[in-house]
Amino acid sequence: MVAEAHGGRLRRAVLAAEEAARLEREVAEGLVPVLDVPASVAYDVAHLGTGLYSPLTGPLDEAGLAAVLATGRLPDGLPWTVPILLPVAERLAASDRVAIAHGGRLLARLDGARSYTFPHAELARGLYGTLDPAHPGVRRLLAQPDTYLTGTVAVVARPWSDPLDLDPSETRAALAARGWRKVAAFQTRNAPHIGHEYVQKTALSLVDGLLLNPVLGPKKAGDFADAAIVAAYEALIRHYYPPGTVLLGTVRYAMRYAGPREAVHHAIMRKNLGCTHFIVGRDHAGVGDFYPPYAAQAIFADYPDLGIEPLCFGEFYHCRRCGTITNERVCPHPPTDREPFSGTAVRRFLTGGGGDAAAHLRPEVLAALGSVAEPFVAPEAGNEPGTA
Ligand code: ADX
Repeated sequence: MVAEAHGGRLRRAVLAAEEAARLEREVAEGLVPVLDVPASVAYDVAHLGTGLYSPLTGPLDEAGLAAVLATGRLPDGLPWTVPILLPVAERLAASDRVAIAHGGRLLARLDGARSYTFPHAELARGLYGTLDPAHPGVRRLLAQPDTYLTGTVAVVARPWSDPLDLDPSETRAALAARGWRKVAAFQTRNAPHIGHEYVQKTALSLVDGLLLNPVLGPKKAGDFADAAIVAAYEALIRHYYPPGTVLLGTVRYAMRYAGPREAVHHAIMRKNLGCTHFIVGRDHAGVGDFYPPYAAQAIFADYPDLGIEPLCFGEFYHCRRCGTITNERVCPHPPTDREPFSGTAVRRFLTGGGGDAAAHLRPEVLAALGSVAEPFVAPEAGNEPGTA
């Protein structure tokens, strides 16, 4: 039995082949305007159609956006913390139907389309709790228009093809086929260090199976590149997990780095994938010092009605006194005895800056990262403006 979707029912809206063909024709004949969107927006649009964002039927309207920012809930009271928006360069002249494309490829149809504007400052304060442009989410927001389209989305197809990328229906089917009743999802934007592995395995000892669910897509410069994350996880699972305990599925998603609000959003996405539990460790979805390290755990107290259970963990590290890998909840020794696991140390090592990556990573994971041509997102590489 996989978990019920958020709001009770998986919202899936995929155009049938003939409807998609008709939309193509209408676009070719200039009857329907086309909006070509960047990858981060394309992913959100696709998720509105596949049900990852159930029960949303389209990008939020102004009332929905205002409610989410003010209360962390949709107007009907359902928990929702990260607004799903469709930014556009200018307000739309009344046009009921809009085609959405990405990279010239048709992605979705938006019916009942309507535009509105919403102040950047109000959005940044509500979502990120800051207007500081040093925050990558704020920076991206400021680089995009403050006009948004709303309406009802139906998708033509996902704008990417990747056998590891399972949509909610596929993930639910895969979980059901394994017969797991309790499934913990692990969100990550990184290649796994030993701290990540310990968090995952501590959770796995409480449930039937683990969904390892790295996010791929636009990231900050210096973050692990998609190919590196996938190669690293495949190596970790092959060498360090008992067979039949883990499902690896990727999800295209632009990190917001919104800390606590994004942790709840991540949990809702995984509920829609069919998971019953969601892992939250230290500084989940955080960036720099913008959020207290455990704010992303505390926020779940506001959502007893979330419908997916958070599994919260302290930081895992190696303790010299304990002589083992342990965590803040069970180890009494001071920070001076601790050797934290660090993606930054791995990055330094792999970019020739020295140090000892072996203390942070499994050797097979290190080898997998070494086999990838470009393991990190370069400042100028394929990223969207404002995400670097
Ligand atoms: S995140 O932006 O996706 O949260 P990351 O991939 O680093 O970043 O973390 C994935 C999950 O692992 C998060 O829940 C995070 O809190 C947790 N985590 C990362 N490192 C540790 C650690 N050393 N100890 C405990 N939890 C950790």
